[in-house]
Amino acid sequence: MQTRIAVSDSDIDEVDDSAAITAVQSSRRDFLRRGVAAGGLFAATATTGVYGSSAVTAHTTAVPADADTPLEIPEWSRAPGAPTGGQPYGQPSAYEKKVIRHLRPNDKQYISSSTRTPIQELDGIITPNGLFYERHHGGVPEIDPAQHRLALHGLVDRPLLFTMDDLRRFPSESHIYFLECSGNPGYNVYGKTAAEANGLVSCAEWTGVPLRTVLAEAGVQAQAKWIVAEGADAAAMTRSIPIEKCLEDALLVYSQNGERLRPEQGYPLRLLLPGFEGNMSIKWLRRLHVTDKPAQSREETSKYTDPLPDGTARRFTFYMEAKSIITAPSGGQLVSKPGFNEIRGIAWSGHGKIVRVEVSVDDGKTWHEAQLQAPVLTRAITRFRYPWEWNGEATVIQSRATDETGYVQPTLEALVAVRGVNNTYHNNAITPWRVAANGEVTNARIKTG
Ligand SMILES: Nc1nc2c(c(=O)[nH]1)N[C@H]1C(S)=C(S)[C@@H](COP(=O)(O)O)O[C@H]1N2
Ligand SMILES: [Mo]
Repeated sequence: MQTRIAVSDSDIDEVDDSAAITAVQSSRRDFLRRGVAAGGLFAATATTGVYGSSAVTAHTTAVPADADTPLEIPEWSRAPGAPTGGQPYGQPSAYEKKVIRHLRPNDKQYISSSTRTPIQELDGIITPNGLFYERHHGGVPEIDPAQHRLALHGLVDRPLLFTMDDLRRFPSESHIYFLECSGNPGYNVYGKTAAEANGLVSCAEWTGVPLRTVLAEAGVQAQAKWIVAEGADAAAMTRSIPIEKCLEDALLVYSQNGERLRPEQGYPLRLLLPGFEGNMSIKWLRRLHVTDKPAQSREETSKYTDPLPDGTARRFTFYMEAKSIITAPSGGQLVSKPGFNEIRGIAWSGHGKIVRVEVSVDDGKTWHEAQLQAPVLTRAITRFRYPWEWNGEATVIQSRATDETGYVQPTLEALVAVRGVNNTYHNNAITPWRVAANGEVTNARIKTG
């Protein structure tokens, strides 16, 4: 049903470039040598396995401390702090006010709109609930969970109408999955920051009941091929889902990262289809209609269809393909000093686990394998990091992901060659960042000078 873009063999061969491998090996030897020079002092940290070495001194920019000078007693140590319970619902530090969702400044209406996760500000693989990206087609409804109902009907033996209490009685499961809008980033690849370039992706621990458990209760009939899901928002967002996905890992979700769903994420009930394009994970879920054919709703005909250069179109493009992006250093940030700088980023694939992320720090000439940070989970964000010794010269840095199917994230040029430029969905291209000699990082697709 869909074309998958593969990079050419010659592209992959670059990874085996012997010069690149020698460079990796010799920099590893450097690390080891410095580790030995540091001696027993850092032996205890060796087990932390920073790139397999204990060379702490190679990493730090901290000033040497004079052990005889006591630390000053700061202002905040001299008097009691704010009272316990002063914030019934905790908030981030006042010093973290810039860590917010990105709303495009030219977006003058907020009903059918989106905000992006500030991926360049985050660590780990979980997106805090207040920073989860949003995409609403008809605003955010305020739903009373006591009045909310989910209807399950169509090709079933027993049509059922569930309250939230009914749904919460079922055996529950929790899973960590990413969610990504198929319009991330569209072909508007000129975002200044990582959030602007690729922030329509987030990852959370979702809790709910497997859809298959609820379907078994109703008894799905043999002719059933699709389930049409409908939202209770003003957009009545409607998408058809193949029955195989409904029986595989689809989840009826009521909690996210330990607390009830946020209104923006579909409170009190949403569908979560791991690895599928975000628009199919219907929020404020109110109806599941079991059918033998797709509904051909607006959102799967005129929208979320990808016109191709030959005049045909890709439809029902369910899976989000493998993607990665360097989030540090990334657009808008500063590499303050040459020398050791850890490159960090995130990778994910709708098809399963990430098996490899490669990083290039020389404008794509050579590629080096990055370290994947455990846990590496299926259809979840995976963190990668790469020890970069920046020589202080202007360059371009970028990452590319490979998933467990062997699929490799393409360049934008490779993607456009197959898909053309007449659609904005499913752009999983590499994002290159330019690092100037003064350390300023910008999107390499934005022309300078
Ligand atoms: N009912 C309903 N479900 C919806 C939408 C919507 O507008 N209404 N937006 C869809 C789109 S396009 C995406 S990308 C995801 C976004 O989920 P989030 O806002 O929780 O990130 O929800 C999908 N589910
Ligand atoms: Mo979306």
